[in-house]
Parts: sequence; structure tokens; C-alpha cells
Amino acid sequence: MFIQEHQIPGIPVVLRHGVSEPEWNLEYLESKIGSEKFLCRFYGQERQTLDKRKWQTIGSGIAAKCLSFFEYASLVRSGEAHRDDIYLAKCPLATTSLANSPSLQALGPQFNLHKAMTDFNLWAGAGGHVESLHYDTFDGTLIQLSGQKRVVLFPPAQLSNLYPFPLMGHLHHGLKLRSWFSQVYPDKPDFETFPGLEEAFKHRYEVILNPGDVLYLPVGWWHEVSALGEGFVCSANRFWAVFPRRRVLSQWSSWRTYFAFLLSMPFMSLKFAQALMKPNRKEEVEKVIRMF
Ligand SMILES: O=C(O)CCC(=O)C(=O)O
Repeated sequence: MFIQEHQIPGIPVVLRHGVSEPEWNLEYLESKIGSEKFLCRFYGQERQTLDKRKWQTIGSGIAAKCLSFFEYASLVRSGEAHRDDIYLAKCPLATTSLANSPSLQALGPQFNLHKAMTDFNLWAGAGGHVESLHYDTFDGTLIQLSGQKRVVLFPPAQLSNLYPFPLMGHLHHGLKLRSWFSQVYPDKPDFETFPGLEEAFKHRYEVILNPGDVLYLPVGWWHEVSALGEGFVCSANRFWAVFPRRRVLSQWSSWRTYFAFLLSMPFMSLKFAQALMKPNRKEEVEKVIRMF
């Protein structure tokens, strides 16, 4: 049923209680990965109040600092992570014991997903954080492991009605600004500035993920993910090769991201060359690599 009704046509679905993991709360994660270092992104609360068209950075362009999970947990406990919207976004778990968990490893076969494009990544932080509306170029599985997240979804065909950042922006901002993100706030729709949103809203879906739930998110589907409540909220995701392949090949959204990478290359090469000339070369080169 999953293959016929979801994988072949590319329709999202939630598998309730799809994994049987212990709760990935702060104490559990400290016991497993306390001294592992992760890149913590400092989003700041002001960001979500700004017109997105004024944003200069998105995703991996956000200011970031490497901290151990112990250090990050203390920012969550002190309330600082919530106050300054400090989030662990797409932190690779490949080298940690968490990635070997049998229930996570069982996910691929469960969903008929056979070719992983990444290992598991951690997405965790304090309630209130919002991962802005965007789409990905692979099929994804998002696994809720502690607290709740709300996911707002729109189908790939709504691309133009969701006003993605312009492709040409990559020439000036490289990958600091990403054209697979939307310029609109689905919770504060501005129908005057973005009239196509009215049509997009006819195709809006929303789902709440509870611990143990797994969302299958096919390539090109727009999603905005909000961590709910006051406490610590944690998920892991993994990206998979799209099957059947024609789903990705027939989508303009996917081709758009390939063009975006090409357009970003002159800027990225310049940044790379500049980083090589700086006295703190290693750090500067790492910053550029992180943007990928
Ligand atoms: O959980 C999050 O904060 C974002 C996850 C996401 O964007 C994804 O799984 O593609």
C-alpha cells in the first residue's frame, strides 16, 4: 500500500509510532553524545519578524558555533537557546552510537527506501524554533523523538505560488541565500504582496508529529517545521534517493536547485580563494565548506 499510494505518486504520509526509540530528551542525549561537538546555529528571535525578502542568510549561511552537546544542553536548560533561537539543524549523527539504533536502521526497509543519500541528522532545540518553508531534492523521513513538531506542507506544484527566493540571488549571495526557501510566512500570509498564496492555501496540509511518529516527505514537497511547546524538542531525519527516479526528473523544483548550485559557483569560488588568503585560513575555509 505504501509503495502504490505514497512512494510511486510521491504523496507524504505519517507512520504513527513508526519507531520505538527511548525518548531522546536532554538526559538521554547527554548520556549518548554529551561530548560530541555539533554546529549550533544562532538564528536570533528577530529574524522571524523581518520581511524575508530582506534576509541575507538562510540555512547553512546562519552564524554558527561548534559546541559539545553538554554545552548546548546547558543553553537549553538556562533558557538561552529559546531566547536567542539557537538550534541544532541537520547535525550529522553518522559517527555517533545513535545512528546505529536498530529501530532507526529498520526505517529504510519499512518504507521501501533502499539508497540513503545521508546518514541520520539531528534537528533539535527549544520549543518556538521554526525551520522556514522550503523543499528538498531528495525523499526524506523525519522522525519525531522528543516533544512535538508541527509540519505545514504544500505540494511541489505550488512552487510559483509560494514565491521561492529568486535563482539569480545565488550570483550575489552564493549559497548563503537559498532559492529553495520561500519568501512567505505561512502563518502570517500577506495575500496582497503574494497574491498566488491564496491558491497555495487551497492545497495546504498540516500535521502534528509526536514522539515515535515518522513523516515520509517526498522530493519537492514544501514544508515548514515548528518545534512546539516550551521544552526541548528533538527529531532526526534522513534523505533517500528518489524512487521512482522520474518523480525527481519531471519536477522543475529539482532542476531549479541544480541551476542554483551552478549559479552560486563563481561567488563560492571567490569566497574560497579569499579564505585561503586569510591568516586564520583553516577556520575561514571551514566556514565556506559549511555553506554547502
Ligand atoms: O525538524 C526540523 O526542524 C526540520 C526538518 C526538515 O526540514 C527536514 O526533515 O527536511
